[in-house]
Amino acid sequence: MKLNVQRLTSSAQRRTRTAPIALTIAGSDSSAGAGIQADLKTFSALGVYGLTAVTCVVAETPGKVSRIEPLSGEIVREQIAVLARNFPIGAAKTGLLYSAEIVETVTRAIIDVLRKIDNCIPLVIDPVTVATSGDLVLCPDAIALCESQLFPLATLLTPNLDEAGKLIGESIHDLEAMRKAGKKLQNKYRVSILLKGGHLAGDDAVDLLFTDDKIAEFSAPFVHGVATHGTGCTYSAAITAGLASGLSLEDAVGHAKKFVTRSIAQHFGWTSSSGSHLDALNHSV
Ligand code: PXL
Repeated sequence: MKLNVQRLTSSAQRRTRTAPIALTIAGSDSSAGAGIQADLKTFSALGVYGLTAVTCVVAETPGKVSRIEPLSGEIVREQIAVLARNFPIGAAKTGLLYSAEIVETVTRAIIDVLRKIDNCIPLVIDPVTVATSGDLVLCPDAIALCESQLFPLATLLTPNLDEAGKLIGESIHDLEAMRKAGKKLQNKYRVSILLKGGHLAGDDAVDLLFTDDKIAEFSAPFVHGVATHGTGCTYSAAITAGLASGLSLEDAVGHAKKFVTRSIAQHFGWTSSSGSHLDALNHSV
């Protein structure tokens, strides 16, 4: 069949499509289950146009980080600056920031550029410190800087139980401890907190959202037996997509929880050349 290219082109030109825009400031995961790759797939699946500012490049497979190289502060800042000056960004998120230099640069770019243009841009901060494989991916001297400068800028901070436990200096083993920990984090940084309880072994993955005086609970059946590399990135990206689309924080979290649960339940699986098993989230759900 012969396509009339000229007619297609001119009708496409007449109808300008638009979409909400979200920016991710995060690392590149070569295995594409986490990091900016997960964020972009999530944004696309949820009808949001994704922009990226890459902070570092991670050579890894789902089970193992092999090498991380940071980008310079200048190029990280420039990516954010050119995007913020040109696109109507509806919401932004941060993921892996790797070094103290990058945390400092990103904090300054959010204050001096992103929030100068629109001081209401929602910002979701995923406090990534350790990869699912257990490898440390945030330099220790960057953590203090995140706590004092970056976290207070968040609309929402999304720690898992390990990250939250490190931030308050105690381990979190049950729902009652989650309630106390979330309140502590909320008071510490004066921002809303989504405390993800997925790592509490049980039949349901329960998350708690702390906003002002309210605690909302989000629950979904826990999907057993799947390597969950990238769920934190995917969840926070889906929340960011919801906020960019104009949803309230609570609705954005509710939609995102369903999206990430589907991505895990409908995961991909392969056998690697060495015979081991590889899982990956399915973002096209
Ligand atoms: O899942 C945490 C994470 C975030 N960002 C990047 C990663 C990882 C884990 O491997 O590689 C780029």
